[in-house]
Amino acid sequence: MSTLSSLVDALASGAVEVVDLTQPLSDRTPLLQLPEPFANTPGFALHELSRYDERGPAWYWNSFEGGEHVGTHFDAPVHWVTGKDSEDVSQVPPARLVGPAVVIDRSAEAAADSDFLLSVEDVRAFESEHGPLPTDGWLLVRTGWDTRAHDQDAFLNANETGPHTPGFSIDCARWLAEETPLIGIGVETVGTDAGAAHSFDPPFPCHSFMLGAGKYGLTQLANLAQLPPTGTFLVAAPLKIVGGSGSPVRVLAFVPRGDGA
Ligand code: 23J
Ligand code: MN
Repeated sequence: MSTLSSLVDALASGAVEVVDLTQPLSDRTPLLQLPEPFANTPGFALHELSRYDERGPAWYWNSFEGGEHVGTHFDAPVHWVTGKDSEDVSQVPPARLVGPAVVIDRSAEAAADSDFLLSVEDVRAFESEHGPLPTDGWLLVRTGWDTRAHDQDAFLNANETGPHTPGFSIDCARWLAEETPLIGIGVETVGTDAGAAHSFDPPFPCHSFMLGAGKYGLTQLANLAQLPPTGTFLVAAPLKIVGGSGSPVRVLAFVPRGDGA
């Protein structure tokens, strides 16, 4: 049997399940908040064109507006100055929108410390237990932050010293970008960088190193708790916005369940 017909059978039997890693996108979706003097992104909004009424008796449709970096979204290399001559979101090759994914769970650590930073040692320890990071694949970090995604204040977790959300250490961001075969990282928080990363050197090291290396970011992921540490196949499908720096993205995970997959 061909590989793809095996997959079709596995999906039909439940041996492979599809898990939606995407948060709902609405006018209530939490937004990144940058300090003065920086510009901030508008949120997502729908505007009704007609709803089976005099404006369109048999059809319902909307226009929508919103920032590229709202909700579960994809960061393209050109988003950061370090990647300014690299791909925009429409130029990412389709083969790089699908690939294997591994999941590191640091939800206990992030619950104990909102400023938890994933280290190179954490990833090395994961590799010792589960094998090397996947070539042309994704590292997803589970922090439990998805449970806050319905509430902007809880999600950003800001006080007088700024936002406090988990992320990656500077060294880890550099190492993942420059020394590993990954094509991207995915997180549950509002951006790939930690809340405190505005004060790191360089500022926002995940953005700086990963996008500078031609790699990608996925943010505001949901349902990572449903994924095993290894064995997931991931599909990330951003809109093909010409010249876009990123896009809201539908992220789907193909996950083996039970035996036979
Ligand atoms: C612009 C400036 C800083 C950051 C970001 C955007 C993001 O997190 C993003 O969504 O790419 S930290
Ligand atoms: Mn972004």
